[in-house]
Amino acid sequence: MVKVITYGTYDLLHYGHIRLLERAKALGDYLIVGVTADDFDKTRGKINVQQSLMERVEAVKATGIADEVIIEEYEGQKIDDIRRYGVDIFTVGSDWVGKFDYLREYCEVVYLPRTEGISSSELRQTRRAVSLGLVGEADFLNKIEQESRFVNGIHVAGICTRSLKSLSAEIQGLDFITENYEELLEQVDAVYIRSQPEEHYEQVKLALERGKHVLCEAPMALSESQCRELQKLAAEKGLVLMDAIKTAYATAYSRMLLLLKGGKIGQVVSVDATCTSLRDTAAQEPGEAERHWDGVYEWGTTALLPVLQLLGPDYISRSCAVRWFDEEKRHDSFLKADFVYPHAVASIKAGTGVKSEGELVISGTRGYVYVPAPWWKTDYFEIRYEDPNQNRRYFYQLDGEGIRYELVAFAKAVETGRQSYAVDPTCSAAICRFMEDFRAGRDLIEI
Ligand code: C2G
Repeated sequence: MVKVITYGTYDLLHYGHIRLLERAKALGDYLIVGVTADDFDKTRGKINVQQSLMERVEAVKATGIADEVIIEEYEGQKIDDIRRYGVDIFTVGSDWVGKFDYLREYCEVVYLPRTEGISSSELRQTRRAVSLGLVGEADFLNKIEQESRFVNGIHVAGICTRSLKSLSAEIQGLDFITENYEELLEQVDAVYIRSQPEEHYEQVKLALERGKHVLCEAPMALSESQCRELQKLAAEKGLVLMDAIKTAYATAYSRMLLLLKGGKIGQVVSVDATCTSLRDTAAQEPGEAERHWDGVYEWGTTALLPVLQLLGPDYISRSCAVRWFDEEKRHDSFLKADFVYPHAVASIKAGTGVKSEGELVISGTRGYVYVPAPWWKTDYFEIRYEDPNQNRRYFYQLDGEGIRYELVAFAKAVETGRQSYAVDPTCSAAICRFMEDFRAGRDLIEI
């Protein structure tokens, strides 16, 4: 029996794929089709895949051409598969000519002519892209614009800003540039907001009232009730309202959460998260400090993420020590907050005026998770036990600091009308509550 194997992403399965599969099958007696897993695909820069792995596997199965469907999960797997399944022929479309010659050591390699005039990329492009307006002043908008280029389904159409000069040439070249937020809202389907946190609530609210989807850097509001109000408004209007916290979209970070929910370290008893970055205040232009976010917003939000996602919003007590940056006590340079839950504790350290090791440690009754600095750009973590032989290390490629995946999740949520729950509404509201308590000086100790 001649065994043939072929691989592909098979997104939005089309005539070109089917013809390839038919010819692959005709090369032998038994056809194995390897469907590329989402994460493996991300490492090849194919972030535009529209369908989930299961949908793609089902589509390939439904053709009835494959005798066996397998999943391609890691680089180098092809050699393993060829040996494991005793494959005689490896085949793939002619767009890959030469790329798989190295497999000739293990089996015959056949490149089949690609079907002209049809491709998944074209099919994806025919779906209307979400036109996104950027809102705010921060240099961070440059990154959003850059990362949006990797995401099919999002098109940055314009910007509303008060300081265009500090932004990239690409942003300055956008079709629509305005200082008037209402004007921007008329031009787009959705907005990405990173203005001053004090402005977020009003801006999110207006966008929702105008029927626009919103991706907003957390905190989206500075009180829990305002956050709830925005969530309610979005739900009533059937709009997507998502927190932009890029760490939440990093594959390694979300896998870590899943492992912990599955009890990998037993019961979680303590979460300790530190996020700091020293800001060169001397180099700032007068008035520029206003444009930077305070540490509590910039880093507090990210540090809170694992605490709230693992232990929930219902802590019994919270105390917070703060070191102010200015005499007026308007800006913080460092804070440490401690939380007590019925069966656990947590602490966060955040700041832009104090430097520390940016690590995340999650302690449990059976072991602990260690995420080395900078943990908020999670691509690697370890699960450690009393017996070091049991230790496990996990690595998942992180491209674009997570922003890319965040934009993909947003585009998908808009397209399907289903909210993404990387940061769920409860967590979002708890972040806003923390900001509210901090600003009100509740249980706040100055150091
Ligand atoms: N194909 C084709 N004609 C087209 C489009 C695709 O013959 N018009 C072939 C491709 O050459 C490939 C298969 O259909 O053999 C699956 O295509 P994709 O889903 O685009 O997969 P690709 O990303 O090319 O994956 O490591 C090899 C990859 O897994 C191949």
